[in-house]
This record gives sequence, structure tokens and C-alpha cells, in this order.
Amino acid sequence: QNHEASETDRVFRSKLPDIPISNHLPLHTYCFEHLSEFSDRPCLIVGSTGKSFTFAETHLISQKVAAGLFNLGIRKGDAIMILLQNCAEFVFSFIGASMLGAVTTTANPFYTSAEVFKQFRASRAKLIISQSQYVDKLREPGEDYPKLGEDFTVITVDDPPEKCLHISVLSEANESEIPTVSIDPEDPVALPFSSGTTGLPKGVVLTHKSLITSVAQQVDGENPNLYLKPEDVVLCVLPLFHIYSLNSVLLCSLRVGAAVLLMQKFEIGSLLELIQRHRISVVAVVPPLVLALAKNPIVDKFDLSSIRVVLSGAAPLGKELEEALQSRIPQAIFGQGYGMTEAGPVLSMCLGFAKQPFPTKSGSCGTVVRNAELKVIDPETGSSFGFNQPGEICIRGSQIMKGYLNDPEATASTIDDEGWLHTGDIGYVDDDYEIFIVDRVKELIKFKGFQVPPAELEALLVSHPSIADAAVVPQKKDVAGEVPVAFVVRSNGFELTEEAVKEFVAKEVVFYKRLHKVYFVHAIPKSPSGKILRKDLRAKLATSSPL
Ligand code: 4UV
Repeated sequence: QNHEASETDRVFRSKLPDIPISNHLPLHTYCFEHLSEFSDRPCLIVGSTGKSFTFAETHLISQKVAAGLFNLGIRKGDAIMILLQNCAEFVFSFIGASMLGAVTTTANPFYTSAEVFKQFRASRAKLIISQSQYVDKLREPGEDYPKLGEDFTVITVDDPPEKCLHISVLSEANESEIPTVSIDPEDPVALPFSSGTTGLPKGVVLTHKSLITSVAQQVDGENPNLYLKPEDVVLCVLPLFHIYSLNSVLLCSLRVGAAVLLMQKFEIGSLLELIQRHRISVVAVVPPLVLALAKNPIVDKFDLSSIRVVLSGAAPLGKELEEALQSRIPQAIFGQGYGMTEAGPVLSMCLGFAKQPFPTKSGSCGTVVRNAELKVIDPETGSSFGFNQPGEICIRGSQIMKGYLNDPEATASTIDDEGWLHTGDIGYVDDDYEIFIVDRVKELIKFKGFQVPPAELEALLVSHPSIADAAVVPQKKDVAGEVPVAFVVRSNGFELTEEAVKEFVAKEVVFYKRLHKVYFVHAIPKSPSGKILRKDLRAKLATSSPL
């Protein structure tokens, strides 16, 4: 589909020229296209054990996993779920599924049973690849739930509990048994979940073409926007189940031949130790990690001289924090990427990371990626703004999602008829084409970069017999960035304490969706059409006494 910009649209583009992009290929073929140039170099390094896999090994094991998935009945178009912390098997499973033309939905292993099954059912996944410690929550969470071992298969990367299979059924399969599949660029390959600008989490259909386009926009071309080299060791501490790490850390590294250092979870001491030991050169982080690196005194005890690039994204980063870390790692180029799951995900990237870098300003989220168009619109009228005027950021290009899974309505309200994806973020483009995000008009709350969809918590709250109505909004908080707080209307005559509400929610959701504060009110402010006036509630919170 070709879209013509309306004559009146003010469209911003990268300072880098467009490039040819091989987005007719299947994703795994594209990622391993230059395999022969670095087949014996390390591809994956497991931080906790030091075990490493070369590019050739990673490719071969992924092929075996593809054959193994096929033997278990997975076919083109089927979905599998990966419920894992960062590990090599995550990579083999994702790439293996791609080789079959299957699609992977990634979920947070810390999710509660209810959260996992919502995503599992919506994605119609047939199989879950996980770790034994998470299997308990996959066993019969309720009467009419699918049953482990009968309705779906669970494979664990460690000793399999009862009714589960060991990963070796995949990783030791015969790679010559992979069927020939023809993959269309428009076929889905990844299905992360995101609540987008409104409502509940939805499956985001990312095709082979979208992910290849996004990776190419970052690392391909004579002058790549994000210049990664085969000698680089790229830190992968951000969870691979989130699109930021999956795309900008894993897929970009595979494409260029850089090594990926896998860390299961963030712990400052071991992180610093790994940076020093493996001479990590590229570090992808989120603002709370920048804070830890900038402020923790133990950082001074380690040699961080190998770091040449620090990329921060997924949440706003203050200028002071950026400068504090910069002074600790003076040799590194420091910059931000701005992404959104639905946008494929990268909208903009710091041009200081380019092979021939441009000067950039701290606080900026980078410049729109190449082979894409960005505009800033008046959210009320839809007309586009020029330089330095804040408005809603919209993006267009082959990298954006195909749409939400089985939800044409939500798709239509996010991607308009001209192909523009509306982000719900408010920002402006300055005279140097640098993007600054200043606010968010969508409901979404971000706790340390993790999504907290208010609609999900509101639905949960009103399911409580003593709650008549509820609204959840973000409150600013130092390290986390934002935390969810609730305004709750009690049902007539019911006693209900703040603690009881918090506990009720905590039992059903992953830790970062827990309520930090509950305010009891008589009514939730709503528009005539019944929409929660979130702006009013956010404004209330900003005052010293919200009630
Ligand atoms: O859907 P999501 O959870 O997606 C992300 C993806 C982020 C990135 C960042 C850098 C990359 O290189 C990459 O591949 C992916 O966070 O949440 C989307 C919303 O998060 C906010 C903004 O409100 C998005 O709509 N956000 C993301 N990056 C930034 C940000 C940023 N740099 N500054 C401020 N807000």
C-alpha cells in the first residue's frame, strides 16, 4: 500500500538518506544473512555461566528447535508462547519458530496465572516454553481453563516437572526434518502484547517485514543510525520478552554479528562485573538503570572503559541523570531511542550512534529513523505542526505493526486511513530534527519502562463486590518514573480499606502493576460520553492533597 502525504502535512524525515531494505526476506534469513562472515564468532554469551554459542551454533540449534517444534505439531501460522527470563533458549525458540513460519508471543515470566492465561488464550498459543519454577502457575488456574499436558504442551529449559517436556526434544531434533515453508513478508512473526493508547493489552501483530524494516533502519546502510560491529559485546539485561530488547539488542546484534551478553536479571554488582570481564561495549538500558549506574558508589570500583555506547529508552530520561552518567563513563556516546511496541518498535534513535555521528543534545529522544515519516499533530484538529511545536507524534513506514490481533476497531483507532500510527505521545521536533517527548495523552502508565494498563486494573477493581467504580492514573515517582494509583468509589454501605483494595489487586497482577495508593471518592469524573477524565485526576494528584 502506497500512501501519499496530504499536501498540507509537515513531515519530518531522518538526516540520513533512505536505504534499500531486504524486507522481502523471512526474518531469520535476514538476521543470519551475513552468517558466513562471522560464523565462528561468539553470538550468545550466558552471563551466569560464561557458556557461549557461536553464530554457527546459534543458527544450527535454532534449526533443530524448528524441526523439534514441527515434530510436536507446530505448523506455519501457529503461535507459541515464550515465558522465560533472558537465556540462550529464548533466542533458539524465537528464531526456530520464525523458521517454521510460526509466531511467538512473549510474556513476562513474573506474570500471575491470570495474566499469562489471558495472553495465552488471546494468542491461541499451542505450546509454552518456560522454566520449571513458573510451571505451577500454568496448572489449572480454574475450571474452564486449558489443561497442561492435555490442551497444551509445556517445555522447560531445565528439569521438566510432571507432564512437561525437556527442551532437548527441540534442541536435539534433526535439523534436516525442517519442512520447506514459504513465508510471505506480511506473515506475522512476533506477537508482543501492548495496551497501546487505550484499553486492555492486545496482541500486536509484527510481521517479518516490520521487524526487518525496523532492524535495518537502525543498523543497515553505509552510515548506520546505530553503528554496531562484529567486535561489539552488547549487554542484554533488559527482558527479551519486551520488544525493546528483542529488537534493538537481539535482532540488531544478530544482523551485524555482534555478541549478545545475556543476563537473567539486573543486579548492579554482577552487571558491573560482567561489563569488566567481557569488555561490554554497548549497553542498552532504561532510566532506572541509568540511575543505578549514575549514583551507586560501587560503580567506581569497576573498569567501564570498554563501554562506547549507552542507549536508554522505554521511558523519559531526565537531562541531569543523563549528564551524571556521562561524567562517569566519559568515553561513551550517550543517547536515547524512542520506541512503541506498535511502531515496530523504533520511531527515533540518537544520531550520535551513527557511524559518522551527528552532534546531539541531551534530553532528546533522537531523530526519526530513516525510510520513515514522522509528523506532529494537533490532537484536536489533526493538522500538522512545524518545528518546536508540541503535539501528538505520528509515524508511518513499513516497520509499523500490521494491526492488533483480531481487533479491527482498535487497529482503526490507532492507524488512520493514510497509514499514520498515532502514538499518544506528546513531543516536538527541534530545528536540528531532534525529538523531545514532553507528555503522554494516552492512558498508559510506565513503571520502570514496563507497561501498566489502567483499563486492566480498573476492570479488576470493579469486579470487587464492594467497589462501584474506579479509575487508575499514573503518579510521578523517583526511581520507577510512574506508579499506578487508584480513585475508588465504594458500593453503598460497604466498608473497604485502602489495604484491602491494594491486597486484592496485588494477588492478581505482576509486581509492577500493584497500586501504590488508593483514594476513596464519591464519584469518578467522566465526560458526557462516559469517558474517565484522566487529565482531571492527574491534575488532582499533582496538588499536595488530591482529595
Ligand atoms: O510499547 P512500549 O512498552 O514500547 C517501548 C519501546 C521502547 C524502545 C526504546 C528504544 C529502542 O531502541 C527500542 O527498540 C524500543 O517502550 O511503550 C511505548 C511508550 O513508552 C514511552 C512512550 O510513551 C511510548 O509510547 N517511551 C518509549 N521510549 C521513550 C518513551 C523515551 N525514550 N522517552 C520517553 N518515553
